[in-house]
Amino acid sequence: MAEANQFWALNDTIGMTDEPQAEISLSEPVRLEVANNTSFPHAMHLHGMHFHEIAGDGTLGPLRDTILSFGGQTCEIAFVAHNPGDWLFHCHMLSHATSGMMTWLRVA
Ligand SMILES: [Cu+2]
Repeated sequence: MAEANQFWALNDTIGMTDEPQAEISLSEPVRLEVANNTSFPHAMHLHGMHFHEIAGDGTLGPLRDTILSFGGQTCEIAFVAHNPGDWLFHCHMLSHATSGMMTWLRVA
């Protein structure tokens, strides 16, 4: 895979797959843990819906479509899947996205 310039993974999967990483019911509340097991920061971007970061005390941060995930840290985001469709979830550092750090979710 590295020879094909594919070396970043999300949820142990490199790049886009035929099937979504998650199938979410329309209007379902979602909590998504984002564990960054690398040494690099990644700007994780969700298409189709905005989300809140859940702080350590459980409060919700501002509405966002991208969160900066720092190396070795875990954060959690929450959203309501109000928008039906197939939505990309990827690192916004496009060199990372094109080398594997890109997946998709289905809301139906
Ligand atoms: Cu990245």
